[in-house]
Amino acid sequence: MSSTLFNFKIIDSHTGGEPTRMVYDGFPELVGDTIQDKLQDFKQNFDHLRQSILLEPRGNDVLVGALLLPATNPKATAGVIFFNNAGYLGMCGHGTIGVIVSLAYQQQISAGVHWLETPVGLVKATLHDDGSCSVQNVPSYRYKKQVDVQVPELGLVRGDIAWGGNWFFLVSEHGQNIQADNVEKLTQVTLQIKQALVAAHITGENGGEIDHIELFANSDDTQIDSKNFVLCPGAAYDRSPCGTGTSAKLACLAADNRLAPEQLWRQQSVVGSVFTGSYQYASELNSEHNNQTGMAYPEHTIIPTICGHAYVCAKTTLIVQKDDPFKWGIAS
Ligand code: PYC
Repeated sequence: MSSTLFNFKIIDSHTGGEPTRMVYDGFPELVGDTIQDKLQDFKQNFDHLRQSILLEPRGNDVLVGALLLPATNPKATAGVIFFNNAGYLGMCGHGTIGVIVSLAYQQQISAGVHWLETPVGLVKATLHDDGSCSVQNVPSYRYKKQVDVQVPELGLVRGDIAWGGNWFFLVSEHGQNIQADNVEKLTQVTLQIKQALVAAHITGENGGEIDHIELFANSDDTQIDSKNFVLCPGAAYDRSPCGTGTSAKLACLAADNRLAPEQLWRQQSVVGSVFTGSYQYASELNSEHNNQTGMAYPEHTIIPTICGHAYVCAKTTLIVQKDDPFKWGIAS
């Protein structure tokens, strides 16, 4: 019988349909004084474990992984590194809600405020008595307004570039139907936009790769402000309205004076799940948030808060056996 190399203890949850796999035991200790150092160690020495945990046959392309770590910042309950089928995410809004609900399921935390440390900064999560969770995200801002990109298959596409913990290209005029029965076409179109951005060397600030493409439309539901489709790195689409994507959207709305501080924004996903969002200006909240990225944020920088529900789906152990030819996943 083949010997066992790893036993990863995991909790799977979904937030508005988008899955999170929280790994809370069995991962080798990552070295480093900061969470950014630990992320480097993960990338350089344990990327095969990312693939083992998330790719088939143990996972799938839609899963987002959340490796739970001891916090290096005394303010935080835990550190978390988010990863997916293609690599690593700066922050993940649906994933943060999934982690908080999973920690509560394990009775590690109860309702109240919990800070989590991520590679792009501290986030403040509040687990409410009704089971919903609000995430006060990292500072978010629009970097460039209405940038033109020539997409060979589509023609001229225009979008805002904004940071919400990841880099986004946000497009409102696209002529596509944002409907669950149209996700194949939406995936194709957003992949074409992403490839065109790369070809045109259009990036976020400091050359940051724009790895999320977000299309918007009106919802049929009059209670909803906007519906979106979000392409994630790795070509899967977000089943949730995307916490970092909604943060980027709020930053653009704030910059255009289309949404006032504290005003509620209801963002619906392509599968119909909803996050409620609002913001405060970062200048009013600076002391609470640690800017660990060293970035100088522009004037209209906001601190977004996103609220949603997550549900636990499974608690299990992933086993990696030495002789398994697919122990490091099936690379696509
Ligand atoms: O909720 O921020 C998010 C997210 C990013 C990628 C998938 N979900």
